[in-house]
Amino acid sequence: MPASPETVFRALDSFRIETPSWGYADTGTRFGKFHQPAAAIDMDDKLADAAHVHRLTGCCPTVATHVLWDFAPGVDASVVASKAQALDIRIGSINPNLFQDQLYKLGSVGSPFETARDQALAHILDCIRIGKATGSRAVSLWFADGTNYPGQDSIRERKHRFEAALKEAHAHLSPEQILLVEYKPFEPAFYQTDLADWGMSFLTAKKAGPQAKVLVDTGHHYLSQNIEQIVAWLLDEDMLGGFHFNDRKYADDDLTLGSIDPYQIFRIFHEIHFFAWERGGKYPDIEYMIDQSHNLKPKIEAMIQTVCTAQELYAKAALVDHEALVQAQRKGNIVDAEMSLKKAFNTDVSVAIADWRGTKGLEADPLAAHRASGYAEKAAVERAKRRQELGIATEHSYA
Ligand code: PSV
Ligand code: MN
Ligand code: MN
Repeated sequence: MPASPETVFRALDSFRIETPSWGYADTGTRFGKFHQPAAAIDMDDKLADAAHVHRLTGCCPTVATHVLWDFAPGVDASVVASKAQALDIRIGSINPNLFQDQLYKLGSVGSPFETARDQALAHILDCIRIGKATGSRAVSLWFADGTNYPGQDSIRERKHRFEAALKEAHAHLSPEQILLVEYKPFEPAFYQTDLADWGMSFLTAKKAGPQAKVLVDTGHHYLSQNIEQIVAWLLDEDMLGGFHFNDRKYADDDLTLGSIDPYQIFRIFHEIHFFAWERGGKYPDIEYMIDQSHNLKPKIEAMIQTVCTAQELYAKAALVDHEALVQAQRKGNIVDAEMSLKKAFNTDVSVAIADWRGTKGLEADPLAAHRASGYAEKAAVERAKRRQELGIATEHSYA
């Protein structure tokens, strides 16, 4: 099936995806970090890298921030926002850090210790304030909270502590802000995670207030779980706030989107297009965000690869013939219904996407444009020098 350029253009015109500040810096697994000379050292570098990705792709105008890593204590958040603006991007979701402090050993807002709960709530309220100062919409909550052994704490008490904290946080939101509540089945808690699945996030968000919604991180599910069904239910309940996109083979691997199962991401996007089609083309307000930080791939290349994959799968999913799909569904014609999806998935949209980029004054191939720009090489030289001056570890040389 040839790609209908109009449909692809329309889909891409409205598609934005947020890149994460932590995806530009040296991060790693719990086993170690492999340093890259071009990795961002500070927030200025992260903003510069995010702006570079946006310049090449035209669809990443915001950058997600992780508060403890990105906003040094005492730094005026609005200054950071102005720096972003000067680079033609904006500060996107604000992510509190509720897992690194020693006080959070037994949890943050779910901890049995009041001092830990108070500190966690105060930090969330700080994040809401930073969100207001930076003009960002989403405060995105991910909790490492849980227990490691049966009997360690009361599961119901922990639930109540969560409900109280999120209700209090919600009361501090401005009318423009939203609170995203992310779930994850396990890790770092290995017996019970307080917000382990979409149902737990859903109920907690509902109790917090109308501006709280569920965040679906594609890597935070058990293997073979039907994520698009979760998406369809959340859409139907007006409770889908956003995504953290990544791919995985085993668990929370944070691999490049679509590297393992692109059809799954396509099916998720299909649910969204289908939902909007039924509503006369009105799309829900969803924050599309990337949650990946590559330890081995060059960071900016991995980010561009991810963004392009997201655009491709979003465009393909827009090509589903909804009329034909509904007709087939009504007749119980399973093969034709399924083929409506398959046909769209198998359509080559690369030319249409390259043409769309042309209409926006963008290079047809953002990855090639990045490589030709020399940006990473320049950053590597400058940042390696700065790292040396600052006494920060640098890449091991195999030479
Ligand atoms: C930890 O699992 C995690 O990957 C969550 O997905 C968060 O969204 C992310 O870190 C940033 O805090
Ligand atoms: Mn996430
Ligand atoms: Mn994760």
